[in-house]
Amino acid sequence: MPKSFKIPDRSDFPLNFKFGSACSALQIEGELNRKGAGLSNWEHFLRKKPVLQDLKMGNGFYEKFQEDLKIAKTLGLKEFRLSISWSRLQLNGRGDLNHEGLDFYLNLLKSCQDLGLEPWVTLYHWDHPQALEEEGGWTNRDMVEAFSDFAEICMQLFSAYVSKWFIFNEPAVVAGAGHFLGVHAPGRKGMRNFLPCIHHILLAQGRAFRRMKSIDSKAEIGTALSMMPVHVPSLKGSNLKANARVDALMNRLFLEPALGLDYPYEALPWLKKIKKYMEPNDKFEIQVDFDFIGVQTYTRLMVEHKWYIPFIKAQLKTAESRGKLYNAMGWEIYPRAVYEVLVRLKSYKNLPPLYISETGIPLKDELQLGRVEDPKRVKYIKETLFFAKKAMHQGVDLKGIFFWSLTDNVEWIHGNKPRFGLVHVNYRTNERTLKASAHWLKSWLGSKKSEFKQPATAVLGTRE
Ligand code: GCO
Repeated sequence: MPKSFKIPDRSDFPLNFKFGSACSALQIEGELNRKGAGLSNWEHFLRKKPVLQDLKMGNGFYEKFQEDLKIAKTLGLKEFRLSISWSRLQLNGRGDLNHEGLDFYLNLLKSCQDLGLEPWVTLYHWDHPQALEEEGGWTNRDMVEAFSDFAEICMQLFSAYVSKWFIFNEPAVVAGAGHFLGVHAPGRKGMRNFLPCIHHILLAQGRAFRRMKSIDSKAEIGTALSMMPVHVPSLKGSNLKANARVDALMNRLFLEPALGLDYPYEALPWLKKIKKYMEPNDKFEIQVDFDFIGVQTYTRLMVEHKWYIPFIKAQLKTAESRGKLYNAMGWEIYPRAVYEVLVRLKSYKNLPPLYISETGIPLKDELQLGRVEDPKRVKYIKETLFFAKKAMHQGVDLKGIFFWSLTDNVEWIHGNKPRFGLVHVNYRTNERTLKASAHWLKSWLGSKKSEFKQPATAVLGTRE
């Protein structure tokens, strides 16, 4: 951290700079396959794992969304990013709507409007109906049309309340964790699943974008991409090549084709096999003139060359093995990542405005005597604000920051143990308690001049 580190004031950001929170349907709503919803690929994937119980319970948002929206409002946040569960709205992914699901989302969006919170709706935050998965899901080109239909339906149903849309959330994770490693839903593995998944998601994104715009040309439509700085322990040639490969996989794979730059074949020659899934017009269809791009950054990656790792020939060096501070997910605590990613994006021509559509820190927060002290989160947020501002000084067109997340929620295969919320959730009662970070953010958002000091050094030296 630079010596001159000074937390910016709210007034150091433009008045119309957006501050909001982000969440996703599956991680908070719970009770997915009841209340009239269909089975989602994630419930199916987790059906034999104990963590399914956490997913089924969510965090009570389905019943308590009014309370959560009011909390967001009280904190001074004006933007509320949420996602629509496809299987709640359309049980099997096609055809008739589930009216209970429709009413839920309409009520949610109307409540946002009533409270003066702007909803930013993600159409695909990793879950889709299991019925579509059984047809091959993203490995099947038919999914492109099914998803574009869904996007069009959502636009028709909700455009009266929604003018900001994210089409996809972190497609690189869907492809990598869900279709190569098989550790996320749908649990598919290997190149024969990974490559068609990448291409079909990009195609679906392009098609959905055009169909949405044809309904509401004024809607602002973007997508949310996970991006992380990739570092190497030494500058020897083999490590630099490893760096280029991991960077292409993590940061370029979904961005560049959408910008019309083609797949990063030069860094990842095996990617050429993706051509098998391409039809003549696809290259153009996957190009999208986004209104904005969301960037999601939680940490940096430190990698080194390892010849025996298939395809990528690189291995991650954990924060723990490097003696660095890390959070409850084992990720290095590295808020500067935000700055590095944003500044690097400046090298792309004609990039639309950027948002940090997610950033946050998982901790093992505990409720004690009615309070939750989370000084590491306070510090993380302060530093994120510092680095976001620094990137803006360098000319990055950053328009807003969304904190992941308003409330503690279900962290996919990790269940509800890692807590990302500004607000603590008691999972037995679903009672909400503002953490110290929520109180801090509230005063910061409402302040004109910073009254805040850097946290005590004791906090800097502790480990999660
Ligand atoms: C993602 C997803 C979120 C996660 C969050 C923390 O980025 O992985 O958008 O659903 O919960 O990022 O891992």
